[in-house]
Amino acid sequence: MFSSPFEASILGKAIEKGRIEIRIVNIRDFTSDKHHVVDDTPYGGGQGMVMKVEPIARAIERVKAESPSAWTVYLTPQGRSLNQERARALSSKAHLILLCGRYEGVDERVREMFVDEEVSIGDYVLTGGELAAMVMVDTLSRLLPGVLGCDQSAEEDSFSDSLLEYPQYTRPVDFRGHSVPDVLLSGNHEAILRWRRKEALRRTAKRRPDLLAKATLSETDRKVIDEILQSEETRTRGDGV
Ligand code: 4FV
Repeated sequence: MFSSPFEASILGKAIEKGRIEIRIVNIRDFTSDKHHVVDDTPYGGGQGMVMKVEPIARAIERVKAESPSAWTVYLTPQGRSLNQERARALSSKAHLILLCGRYEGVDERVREMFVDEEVSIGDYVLTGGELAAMVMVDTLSRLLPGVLGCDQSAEEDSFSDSLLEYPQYTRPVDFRGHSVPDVLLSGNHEAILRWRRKEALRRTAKRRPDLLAKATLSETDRKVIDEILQSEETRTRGDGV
């Protein structure tokens, strides 16, 4: 599962350039029986299978023998929600062990004895933690210097100041009668910055008011938000809704 996502485009180049190193550890290689069994039925009965503690313990201990400070993250819906802030923090770790579960998940003793942090990529259930691990590798790697074409763009991301990003446009100026906002063609950088901040505030106020509560807002921002909410209100009242 990991081959293609890590060969393609930005991540592939980051690996080529040695900015990141990805090692896949097969838990089956740490089983001791001839059938390389990694799962078993749950004590207490119930559906599905549970991943056994021993193979996972040996696999993690093998990696930590070489790198004792490696930070072990278990991808699970029960984990802390991954967001840009947590991605930024984790991107500063020199060595991450990403444990990908399958079946109903891992034996609880894996968490108690080996896991430093549990992370969820969203409130839905995957067939395995692998895709979640890939999401983490992607969002952490693009924050590392030298991975994105221009490091600056990671700073201007959505969520960089916990606001959603402003609308983006590129050529052509007009597409089937839909044209690019004039301010973006004006060359007036102050005006462009003001427009972009206003549109980021508008989009965030409308789609993710929860983020506004976390954002660092200036006096001007608050005035802009009031204007936006008033105009929204007038508009909705106008529509008689
Ligand atoms: C998941 C998530 C996730 C749960 C059972 C793997 C699956 C299976 N991981 N964020 N959402 N994991 O659904 O991280 O073992």
